[in-house]
Amino acid sequence: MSLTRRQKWRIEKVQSERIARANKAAIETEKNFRNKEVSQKGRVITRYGQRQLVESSTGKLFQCTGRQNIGLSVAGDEVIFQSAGGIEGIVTAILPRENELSQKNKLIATNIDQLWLVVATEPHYQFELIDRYLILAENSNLPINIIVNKIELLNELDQLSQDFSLYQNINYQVHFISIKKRLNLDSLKNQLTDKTNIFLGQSGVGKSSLINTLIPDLGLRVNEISAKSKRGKHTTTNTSIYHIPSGGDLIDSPGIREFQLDDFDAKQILNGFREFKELIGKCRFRNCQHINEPDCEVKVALDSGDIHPSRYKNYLNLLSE
Ligand SMILES: Nc1nc2c(ncn2[C@@H]2O[C@H](COP(=O)(O)OP(=O)(O)OP(=O)(O)O)[C@@H](O)[C@H]2O)c(=O)[nH]1
Ligand SMILES: [Mg+2]
Ligand SMILES: [Zn+2]
Repeated sequence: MSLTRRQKWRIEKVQSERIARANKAAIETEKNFRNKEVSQKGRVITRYGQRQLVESSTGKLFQCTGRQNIGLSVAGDEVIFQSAGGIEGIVTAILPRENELSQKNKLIATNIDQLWLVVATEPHYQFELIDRYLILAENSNLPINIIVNKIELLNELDQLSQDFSLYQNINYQVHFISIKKRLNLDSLKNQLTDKTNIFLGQSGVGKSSLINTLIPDLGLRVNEISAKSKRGKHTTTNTSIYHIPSGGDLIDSPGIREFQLDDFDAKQILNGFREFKELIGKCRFRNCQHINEPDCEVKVALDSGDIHPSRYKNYLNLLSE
């Protein structure tokens, strides 16, 4: 049976369409396959503006931009990225975070194991500033320790240990060190290994100096504090990760220039005072703010000396801001 011209034409058309479809599918798969090949997992080392430095699993560094709809990635983020030739790349996804450290709605770093609040004898530590940093820290749910640096500047350490016993009493570990005189650095070093550690604290306290001491040859920029005001000069401007050769990471961060009045809401403030937390729910009123309410367990603890007056004072000040 012979086909009419019209029938022939139809069959050919169907076949060629089928071939075209098959080809298209093959091209797509091929493209995906290639994309998969260049897609790799990496970790954000630092972010500057819209760009981020991503380290691949083999330790290669890529300068990346991010896909628009995925949000901003910050130091510590695990990401999927594609190399765009050379050292350029594009971040296509941010993997779920284990934890986040943020100030107000601005992320500082993610996927951290422990946080170290660094203070110093110069610029001289202030309890109110310490408590503000602690609110920020406590709201990340990370283990928190305190480092007091530049202790060699003091003739006697009695006042210092008395001041910080307040924090030791509420179970913060306090390390008294001098980077300059290399005092008490070994026990600190031991606690940093194999973990991702972030150093947080006011400008000039010695966060970058400490990282330089722990990672030889790193040579981070440090700066003298102002002779007149005794304040730091905001030398570090980007939160960045550095690898300890023997294992573990250190994250340097810039000192927060200024805490804003509306940085924390009442819930976050309360959450920042760990010794208050265990009393919550024991006050007469469920919504007790622990200010002037009757039968307030926080006030009872304050009167009996279980809560330090300095902490309570800072709590009230922060609440009323
Ligand atoms: N006397 C003394 N000075 C120290 C000590 N540790 C660090 N410094 C000095 O403190 C100054 C500030 O140190 P940095 O490491 O730049 O401080 P930072 O915390 O990184 O400051 P920002 O990057 O501005 O947030 C530098 O001049 C350091 O040399 C110490 O143990 N004793
Ligand atoms: Mg610094
Ligand atoms: Zn109360």
